[in-house]
Amino acid sequence: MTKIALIGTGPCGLSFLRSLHQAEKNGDSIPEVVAFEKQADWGGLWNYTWRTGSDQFGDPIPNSMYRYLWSNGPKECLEFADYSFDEHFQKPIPSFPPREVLQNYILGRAEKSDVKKYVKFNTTVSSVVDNGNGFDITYTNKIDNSVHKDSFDKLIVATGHFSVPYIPEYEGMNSFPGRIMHSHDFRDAEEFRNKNVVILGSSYSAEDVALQCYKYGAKTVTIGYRNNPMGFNWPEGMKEVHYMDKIDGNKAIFKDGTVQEMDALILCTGYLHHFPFLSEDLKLKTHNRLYPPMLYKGVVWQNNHNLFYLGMQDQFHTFNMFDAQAWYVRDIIMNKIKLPSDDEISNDINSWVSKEEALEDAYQMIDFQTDYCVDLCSAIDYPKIDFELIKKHFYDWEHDKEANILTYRDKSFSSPVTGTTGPSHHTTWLEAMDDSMATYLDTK
Ligand code: FAD
Ligand code: NA7
Repeated sequence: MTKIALIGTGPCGLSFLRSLHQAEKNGDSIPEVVAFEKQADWGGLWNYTWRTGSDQFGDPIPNSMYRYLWSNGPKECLEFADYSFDEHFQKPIPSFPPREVLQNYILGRAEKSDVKKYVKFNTTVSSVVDNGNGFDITYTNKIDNSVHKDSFDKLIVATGHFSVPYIPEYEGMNSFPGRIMHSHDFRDAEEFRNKNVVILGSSYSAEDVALQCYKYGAKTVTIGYRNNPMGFNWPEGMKEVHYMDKIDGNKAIFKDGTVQEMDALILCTGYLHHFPFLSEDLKLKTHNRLYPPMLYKGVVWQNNHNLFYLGMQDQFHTFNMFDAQAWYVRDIIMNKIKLPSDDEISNDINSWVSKEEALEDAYQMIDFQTDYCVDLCSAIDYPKIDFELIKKHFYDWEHDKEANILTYRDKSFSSPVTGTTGPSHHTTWLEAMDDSMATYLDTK
């Protein structure tokens, strides 16, 4: 029987386990799978921890989510086609839930799939080599520090790519008297109350960490972009300026001449695709982009068709795209999808990559990733989901953000699975300080 190693049980790994569960439910005999998870539980980044740096075993902390994180896109855009929010919560809930609520949803489906039995928790994969016929894998049980080896026919890498921070160096950092951190280690903005905060970056982390600092009472928030500003209508106390040149004492000096006193510098400078456990020939090398090269249909390693990656793209679409990828990989492994010739694979990858390189704005990027999801879904039996509606929701969401970055999370969207429209939340995002699941779900 085919033996699969799955590394990581964040949303992508859970999608793959779900895909096997669904195949088994449909009467297929499924391959053997062993899932390795270095955390004590599944859920990936959605598991909040106060910890930064390393865990109690000395392993780097993968988690990058912060305490008061709320969904940065409408939940309707990421809804599982086979497990709606209505089914999980037994009532309609608003469109931008806090982290704990989304985590509960992801784990709810996983719990119902009876797949925990496949997972080795507290287990880090430290080495993978191609043995010509499959893969030799070395892994460590973190609890008793025992090292094990095993061989597998297929390998699925679902280790995420928002865990290892990219940390640039700027002149003056060593003598800066305040706090310097990367968004990976950001947990809570309370410590920046009444402080002057400088944030570098112009993507999702910069936007949301800046908003967290504003919401929790920072004195000023100055965002330094490198190439393009986010360009939102920032409220009083927030501004966006061009690129930090250097630090002089406690002052940030920007290329456009701005000089800003700062107490803290938060580097929202992104993450590295980092696979220290893979041998060089198996390693995906890419920056954060919508179509990393070398991956057929975004998932099959071009040079070795027994190796698959899940979720390695930059992401508008998330959970239902991860599902589509997982179903697709499952069907290749179970011989339901036949791979074309090497030439066709190469042409297909090149065609997606060149389309991606021609994209000019966020709307075109949304179209591109939606087309990608539709393409995958055309080959699998993932339940039908209305990607046209999801695309429209993403457009509206972009417009809402452009109109008012402080209120976009107060809007409601309709479900592409059940049609239900999310009710308005009882408290606006800006005023909601208690983001516990109990308070969030306490709707009439
Ligand atoms: P992860 O969630 O990172 O899971 C990877 C798993 O692999 C982890 O459990 C890790 O412990 C395990 N692992 C890694 N290496 C090893 C190893 N060597 N051995 C064993 N196990 C290993 N998406 C949204 O849809 N909405 C949001 O609001 C949103 N907010 C985000 C906010 C932040 C700050 C970040 C960083 C991301 C956010 N995302 C959001 C995107 C997020 O990437 C996805 O939602 C999702 O978590 C990706 O799932 P994944 O399984 O690919 O990776
Ligand atoms: P992203 O989306 O990969 O963005 C990284 C940002 O970091 C991007 O704006 C880069 O600027 C910026 N960057 C990189 N290096 C520098 C330097 N040296 N100086 C200034 N700015 C720099 O990562 P995020 O953390 O924002 O988002 C990751 C996920 O978290 C995302 O999926 C969300 O759901 C939450 P550039 O645009 O290239 O000029």
